[in-house]
Amino acid sequence: MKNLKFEYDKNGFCVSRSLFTKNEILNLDKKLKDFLKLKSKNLKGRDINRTSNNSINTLHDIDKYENYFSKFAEKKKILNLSKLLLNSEPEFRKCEMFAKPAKVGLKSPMHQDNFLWAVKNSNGLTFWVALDKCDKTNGGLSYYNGSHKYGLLEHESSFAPGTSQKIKKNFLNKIKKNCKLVTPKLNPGDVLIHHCLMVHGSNENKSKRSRRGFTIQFKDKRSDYNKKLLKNYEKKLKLQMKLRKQI
Ligand SMILES: O=C(O)CCC(=O)C(=O)O
Repeated sequence: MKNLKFEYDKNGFCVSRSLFTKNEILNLDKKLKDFLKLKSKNLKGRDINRTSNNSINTLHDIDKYENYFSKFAEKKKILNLSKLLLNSEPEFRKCEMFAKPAKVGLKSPMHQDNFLWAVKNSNGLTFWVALDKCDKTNGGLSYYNGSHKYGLLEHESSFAPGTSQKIKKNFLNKIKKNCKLVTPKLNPGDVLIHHCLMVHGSNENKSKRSRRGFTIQFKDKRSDYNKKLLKNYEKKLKLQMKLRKQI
């Protein structure tokens, strides 16, 4: 645990390869498959994004539709690790699924989660649980190492379903100059944990292999949301959804 904290503070992310048992991951995988098959049809608007051939690319707020996911998120070992990394009491936010199917999975442009979350003290994190083998060849998640130390950067609309905001070019160029891009190789069950100021994103999945990630988000319980920033983001998101005729 101490190693994870050291890596997280230094790099803005860490990788845990032993947080979950094989059975926990097999169960999670089954629940996600059942959810995709049976419940995803209940999701509308901002909660679901599809690829050009109508496959599911991302699912958002899925804990609202299925209790299993919020129960999974509140496992003691997850809360304990969140508390250690946040240096504070964690508050659960939501669960998402980044399905990124084989051949047609969409890109997630470089962004910082806190531009979308608007947590006042920028203290929040995401557990990204791999359900497939992930690497550069199937759109694995990439990080600019140490980029969480650059504060909240300016974003603009990306028009990418599922990740509606991206970092403006001149700000991203500064990050590219100073931080190395890394794409951790993951096996099913491995977990990435990233800071909400971490610059991250992923490429399209043109490979024959799917690249599924299940995410759990936490914020610092002591910090509130910046309502003005949140409103600004939601206005931009709505506009993009209207253009795509999602609402
Ligand atoms: O899975 C991806 O490609 C993007 C995930 C992401 O942006 C996140 O979990 O914050």
